Amino acid sequence: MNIVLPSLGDIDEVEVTEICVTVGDVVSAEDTIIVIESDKASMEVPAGHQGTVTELHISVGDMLSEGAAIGSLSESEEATTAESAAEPAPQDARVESEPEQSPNDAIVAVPASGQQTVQILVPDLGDIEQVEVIEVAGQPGTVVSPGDLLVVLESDKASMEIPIEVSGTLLEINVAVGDQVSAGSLLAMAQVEIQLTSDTEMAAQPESVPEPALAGTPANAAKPSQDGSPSQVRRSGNDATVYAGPATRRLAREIGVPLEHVSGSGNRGRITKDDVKAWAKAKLNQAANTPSSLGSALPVLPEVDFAKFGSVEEEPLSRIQKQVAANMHRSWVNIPHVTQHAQADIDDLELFRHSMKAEAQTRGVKLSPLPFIIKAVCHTLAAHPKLNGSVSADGENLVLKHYINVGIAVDTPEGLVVPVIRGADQLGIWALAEKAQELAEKARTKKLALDDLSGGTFTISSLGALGGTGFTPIINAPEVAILGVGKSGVQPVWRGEGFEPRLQLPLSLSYDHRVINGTDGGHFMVTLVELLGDIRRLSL
Ligand code: CAO
Repeated sequence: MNIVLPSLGDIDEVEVTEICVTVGDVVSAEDTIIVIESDKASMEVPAGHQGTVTELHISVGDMLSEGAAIGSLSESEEATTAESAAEPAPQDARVESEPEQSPNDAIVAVPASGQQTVQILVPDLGDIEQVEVIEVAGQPGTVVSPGDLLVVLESDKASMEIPIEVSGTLLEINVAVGDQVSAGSLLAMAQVEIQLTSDTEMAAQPESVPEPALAGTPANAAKPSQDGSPSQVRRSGNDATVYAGPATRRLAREIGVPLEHVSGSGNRGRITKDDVKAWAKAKLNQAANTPSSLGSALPVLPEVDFAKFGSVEEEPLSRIQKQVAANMHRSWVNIPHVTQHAQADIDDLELFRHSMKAEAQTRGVKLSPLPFIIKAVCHTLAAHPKLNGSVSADGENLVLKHYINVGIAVDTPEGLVVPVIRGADQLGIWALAEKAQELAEKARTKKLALDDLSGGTFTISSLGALGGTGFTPIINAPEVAILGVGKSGVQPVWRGEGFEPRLQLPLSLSYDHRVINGTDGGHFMVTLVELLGDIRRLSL
């Protein structure tokens, strides 16, 4: 099946400025095959049908006229008839802004002559009902003159630059990127000096929507405009103006490339898809090659083919594991962590705990050191409320909370979860033991409700049952501190007259150094160590 150049309206000849496929490419009907350009407009020519490109007869720079053979397509089963392929509908051509000036662009609704406030409206869009605002160039207070870019609109077929046609000052911008607008929608308000010289210039009166003022829509692309010249859209002389087709703009948006930073290698500086990809690649390489000590850019981890070194298998990460990974990474890169270590003498605590074992059994509660630690932490937080706080979203304040909700890190087969004991400071040690046990059980049997997982103000991560003398726990943002608990062990402790074997509990406090300084952390640890060393203080 031949791919031919569709109807060009009044345009006799166009230049091929970009070839977007190569022989062998599998394309769908809407994929762009080539980009063509006249002295008035540029258009993307879609394949029109699904299939494989078998031949291309054109090169960049070739001059083509309507019906010229572009190439051939071997049709896939779903492809439509050869007849329609030979003559794609004119509205398939994607037209975008071009560098010439047009007498009428955005519609301006003018109230009267003199110093006036005018509305700048979306002009007639031909067959298109709705378009998306993809760029907003002006802002309130900007002094504008005719030709300055106001917004760029995009449908699935075309992108259009809407310039301003009056001199004045923008008062309001009434749209934002992402808004859907249609013909007649209010784009902006401007204060202008209007000198009306004849009745014909009164065409745009308040409330009226005048003649189609913007060409370059697909419908207009195939039609001559009123003065008989082909469709045209003005580009502003603004440096920020981007010269790129809709497909290139879409690609740039999808991968987050700011087009205004990309230099175009196409005809007359047009930005091509390859320019966008090259820019993104260069940025990635730059990030990868930037020594981490010299910049804020995160170096990218190299991809390693582990199978080269031996046999491997892949185990999918659970939903929880992926969520934990994202949370940990976010906290680690956003919060400057400091970890402070201390040891608490829990010899007396352990004597007391063991003495309560029978009663615990009767109550059906497991009395590990954890509920004592939670209780002591609550007392410590009450004495040092900064560590129970959060940094406000705008970074301007430390939010101090009048409640203490302690999160407990629980290891489950699916990954780490942190259920929260709400109002932990209001509970006694038995109740804390029961609550911790209940939440850990719910976590392991996937029965936690959303409520059980939210509202934490401070987290405890205990690895005491496993071992280890200290670690650097990662803060559970938006909290500002987390306590890591290691395994207690007997150590010789100097007790005034000699060394005594005493049970020492390793504690590691990580805190957000943006709002918690070393002395805050130090005071917190001193209080906590004192309380755990003499649990009678917990009753004071
Ligand atoms: N030192 C010495 N022994 C300890 C201890 C400590 N700090 N903490 C607990 N133990 C003992 C307990 O006393 C118990 O022994 P006995 O049965 O002889 O009394 C044993 O270790 C097991 O305790 P446990 O784990 O059943 O209970 P717990 O209250 O200490 O902990 C929970 C509950 C939910 C925190 C725990 O099961 C858990 O999931 N821990 C993992 C947390 C985690 O993954 N943290 C890492 C987060 S960062 O990656």
